[in-house]
Amino acid sequence: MKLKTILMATAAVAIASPAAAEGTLNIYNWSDYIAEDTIQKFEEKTGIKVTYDVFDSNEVLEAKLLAGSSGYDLVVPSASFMARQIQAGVFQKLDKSKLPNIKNLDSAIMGNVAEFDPGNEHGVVYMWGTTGIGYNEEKIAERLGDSAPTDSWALVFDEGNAAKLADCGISMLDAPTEIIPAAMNYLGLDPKSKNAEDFKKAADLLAKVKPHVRYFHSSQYINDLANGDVCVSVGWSGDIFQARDRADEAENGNTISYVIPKEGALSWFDMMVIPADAANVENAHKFLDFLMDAQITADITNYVWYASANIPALELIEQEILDDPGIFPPDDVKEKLWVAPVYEARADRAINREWTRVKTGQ
Ligand code: N2P
Repeated sequence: MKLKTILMATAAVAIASPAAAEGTLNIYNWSDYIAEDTIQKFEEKTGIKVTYDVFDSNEVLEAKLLAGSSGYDLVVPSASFMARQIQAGVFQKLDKSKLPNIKNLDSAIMGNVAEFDPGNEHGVVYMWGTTGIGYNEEKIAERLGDSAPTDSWALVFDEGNAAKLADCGISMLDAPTEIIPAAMNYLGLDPKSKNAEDFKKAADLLAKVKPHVRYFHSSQYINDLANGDVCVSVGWSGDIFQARDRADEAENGNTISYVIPKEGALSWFDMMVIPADAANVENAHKFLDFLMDAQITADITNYVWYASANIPALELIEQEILDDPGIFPPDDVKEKLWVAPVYEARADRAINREWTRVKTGQ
């Protein structure tokens, strides 16, 4: 190095704050999806300063990625969305030599997601879960009696039931590729179909239920379910368990349960990936490897109630979580789960068009 370069480098270090000595890392993850102390532990261990932003929708994340220059070094799309984003060239390949902990990941699950990322070249599984129904036991029983179909999509997709639950509040995710296929499944159609006619049939059903739905939103329901402001939410497994936790802690008399409906449900895998234009690639790998540490990922599962794909972590996850069929479903339930297909541009437009029709009531 020439003397002038050395002097300039020294000057740059001198003006940087001590915390920034190891640089920065910009993460964009789902809300309510990490333990309270994960980021702090990583910063203390590495000296890297993390900026952590959150979203609650694959569509929002995708819009940022496709616009380019997101400024993020790590993002977390669901596998089916990741697949078409890989096609669009928005991610870079991982340098697995920098990820020794990748050996901890369940090879069966990584094999499943290889369908979306051949060779697992771009992403590693962060957490996985299902899209089912969370409900307030007392409020449902008051309105539908003891024989309420709490094990079925009929609880929310049957117009009569929905009408009776409207006053205590129904919410659904604002996620077209999760709600429309769930309605298709309830109608006896293949939930993985990409046929516009099938989307339309599901949307027609949802349009009938819509007047009884208080809102479509993908994160507000955690607190609302916990506080009794809604009584049934079509939502994500771990979020509903977090609602149950919050209600228990508040001792507010709301008993929240999560069910994977007997007709079946979507299971999804959320993937950690590095945008092609990330500025802090080295630090992104450090964070990925940190997350694949058994204790770190077990701490996250113990906090957010989503299933980890990390084999040694299973020893460190609370027994109550391991035993819960809503989080680690037994084989007979697993058989009824489907994984989202990749919606190419045409199918994506069709499903979004139907979703807009549902939401605007047309
Ligand atoms: C956490 C959301 C879970 C991720 N709030 C859904 N893919």
